[in-house]
Amino acid sequence: MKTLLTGFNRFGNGEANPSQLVVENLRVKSAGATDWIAEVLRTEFAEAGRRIVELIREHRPERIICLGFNAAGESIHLERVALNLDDTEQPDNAGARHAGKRIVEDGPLAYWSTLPIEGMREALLRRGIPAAISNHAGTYVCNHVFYVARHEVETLGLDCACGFIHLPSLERMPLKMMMEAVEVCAGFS
Ligand code: PCA
Repeated sequence: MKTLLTGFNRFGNGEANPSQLVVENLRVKSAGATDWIAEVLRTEFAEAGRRIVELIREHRPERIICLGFNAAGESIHLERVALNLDDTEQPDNAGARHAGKRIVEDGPLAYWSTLPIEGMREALLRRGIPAAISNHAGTYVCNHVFYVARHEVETLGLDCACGFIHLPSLERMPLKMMMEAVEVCAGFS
């Protein structure tokens, strides 16, 4: 299954972003595989939104798994909903700060994840990997990319499962376990 996997680079206090490390490591592991597209996005509203659209149009994936880092998370968070809202005190890496702003002016208020998140959670827990469903992905750059990706899939009418997974900090979960988690999710359909 042609899968697009994305992560984000460092942001905020500059702590390593586990989603970047997971994507870079999986890119090395899947080198040569033509059905995997793995890319680290910049943590910038405009650039990340532009790039995810470009990737979807170019590759027309059958599955999109976007990854991000949630420092406050205690487990793998399988996100349920993307909101049509950017709202943050924290500037992105380009210095942009969005307050109460719709992502797509005439877009729906929210999109549901179309990844099989319940099944993914069960599969993760069976492996002993802490995981939970989260009801929304925040209102910063991760939610932005999740929403833009879902909107693009709808707009193009692609038959493509698309969703978002937040990873906890490396202090809470070793990178190896996070990689296993992403592989379990990617292998689950
Ligand atoms: N986490 C941020 C943006 C980039 C990332 O990895 C978020 O949760 O919005």
